[in-house]
Amino acid sequence: MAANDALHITFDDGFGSIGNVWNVDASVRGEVTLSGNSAMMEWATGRDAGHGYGTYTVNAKAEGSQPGPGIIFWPGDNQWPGQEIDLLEITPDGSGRQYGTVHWNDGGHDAYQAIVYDGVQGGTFHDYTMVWEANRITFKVDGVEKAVFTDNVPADFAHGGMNNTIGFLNNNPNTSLTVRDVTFTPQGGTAPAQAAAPVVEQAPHAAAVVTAAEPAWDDHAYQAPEAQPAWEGEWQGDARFQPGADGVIDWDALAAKVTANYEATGSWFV
Ligand SMILES: [Ca+2]
Repeated sequence: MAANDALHITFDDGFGSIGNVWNVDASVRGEVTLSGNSAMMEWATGRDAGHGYGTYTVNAKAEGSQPGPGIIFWPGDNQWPGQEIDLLEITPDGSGRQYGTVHWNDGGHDAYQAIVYDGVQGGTFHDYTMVWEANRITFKVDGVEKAVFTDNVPADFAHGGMNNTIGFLNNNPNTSLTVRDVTFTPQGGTAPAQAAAPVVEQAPHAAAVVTAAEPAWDDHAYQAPEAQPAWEGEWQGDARFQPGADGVIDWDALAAKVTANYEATGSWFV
């Protein structure tokens, strides 16, 4: 499709533009569920891949109180550290709190700002929305503003930067992510057919700002800023999302590797 077109994926009939699908349960019409080790993403083939400024809304349910589920906007050029934006993750402190993150490449190292969403409970469907515009990224849950980023906000491809692709993952046997609907409306564009009803703007809630230097949760398991969170190794620009020489991604081999690492170290990574 042309860059930055509107889209609406209902999962009534396939995965739409989400062409890279691994281990996803689509047995229920109208929704897909990621559990254990599973992932699905639009192909990150270059800086103009995916989408740019606009409004992204995902209707999804995260189950569990451990890191594992993720709603992720992956760098269009598939390079990491880089322009990764995360609309939903679960904190590693066992509280089940959800948060959003903006990552950037800081001289070859991953840097990020994370903001915990106040008052959002898992185990139920929510509308997760990202509004990406010049110098500002806003995250909302069920129409309520939960996090605003104004530093290190990337420009999209049309404005000299890079787009991001829409992705989802789960990499924990104790969590899952069910997705029922994905919409994208480009900035200044027209909503796709059957788009969700507009949300009502409400006053922002106080949100705990977590910088790389001072995570709000006190959990030794959460790695230092210089090190990537364990599961994000799964999304590095390595073989995982790039076909091998034979053009086939060996998901089973990768899953076996991840599981072996978990059994050896207690962490999910490749
Ligand atoms: Ca649906």
